[in-house]
Amino acid sequence: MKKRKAFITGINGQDGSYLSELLLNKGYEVYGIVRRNSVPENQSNRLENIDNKINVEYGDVLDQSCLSKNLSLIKPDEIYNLAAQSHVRISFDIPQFTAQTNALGVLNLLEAYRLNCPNAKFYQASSSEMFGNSVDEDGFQRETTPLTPVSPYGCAKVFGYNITRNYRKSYKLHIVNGILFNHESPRRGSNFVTNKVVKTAVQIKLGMTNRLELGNMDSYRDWGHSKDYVRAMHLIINNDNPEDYVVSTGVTHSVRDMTNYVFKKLDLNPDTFIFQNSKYLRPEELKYLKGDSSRLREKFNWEPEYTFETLLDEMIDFWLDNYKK
Ligand code: G4F
Repeated sequence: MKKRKAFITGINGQDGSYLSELLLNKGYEVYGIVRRNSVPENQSNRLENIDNKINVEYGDVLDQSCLSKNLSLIKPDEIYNLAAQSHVRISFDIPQFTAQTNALGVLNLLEAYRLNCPNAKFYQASSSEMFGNSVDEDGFQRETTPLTPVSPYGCAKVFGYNITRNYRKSYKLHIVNGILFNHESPRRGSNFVTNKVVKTAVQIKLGMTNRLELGNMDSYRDWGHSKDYVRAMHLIINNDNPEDYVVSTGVTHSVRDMTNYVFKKLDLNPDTFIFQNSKYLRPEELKYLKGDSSRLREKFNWEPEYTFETLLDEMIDFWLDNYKK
């Protein structure tokens, strides 16, 4: 039987790497693009295990010619748009770049798709950051919750969400959005709060530093594991009806709770080591996220395998092993 082909933008990110592994295990041919960086070292770290099994080229969602070339040559069955400037605080420093990549980049890829392989299925990485501070009366965000973004990142993601829905309807294309709440793993960039806390706490434990500087510790997030969430992506894109789904655990914790859990696990007193640094605060903060993923669970029987605790435990073990090596 002919192998199905998947094309992934942002293939070397946390989600891109786990998704590639999942698709290879399912027998797909996997293709992807990575942005050229002046320091090539570490760019493909997350793909090390599968380096010789996937097809990766330099490319950028801002380069229409590269997108058209790739899609016309590969003719993928599934397209996953995971490329983004994904850091919310940094989106305040580089708002225009963020808007170009996270908003116009989606449109560029949609056009390349519509013109070169319109029979493919298209997944857009939408985000709970789009909700901003909207919360339904029962304390959850879900597919019907109003989108009131509070960051350049969130505003750009709302454009990506709306334009994919517009293309789905206008051109009758198989396009879906996964509205993913925060998802982490040992492969998370270490400037996102979970991996920053875990990595620094392990360094403190091993006597390598004695200070962890954070921003706002009173916001709440619904944290899941990236591996569980890429499973959801594959289910959502392969639904017969192209629809949008929230992906979340339904459990929320504050940054302070998360930090306390990690420090307690390592037998450290957080009050001794944690300091606030205003450079990590955001001009406007998204205060509270808790996602209702009932539609996804009911439709596909999806359940996360990781809990908040097992996710953090895995990350702690990863950094302990890493430094012991
Ligand atoms: O880990 P974070 O940077 O994630 P954030 O901003 O929620 O965004 C992530 O999740 C979104 C889904 O909702 C994605 F769309 C997005 O791409 C990204 O993956 O920050 C989490 C919370 C925030 O409230 C932040 O203010 O942690 C707080 N925080 C406190 N101190 C910090 C820090 N965040 C970071 N990155 N660094 C700190 O020192």
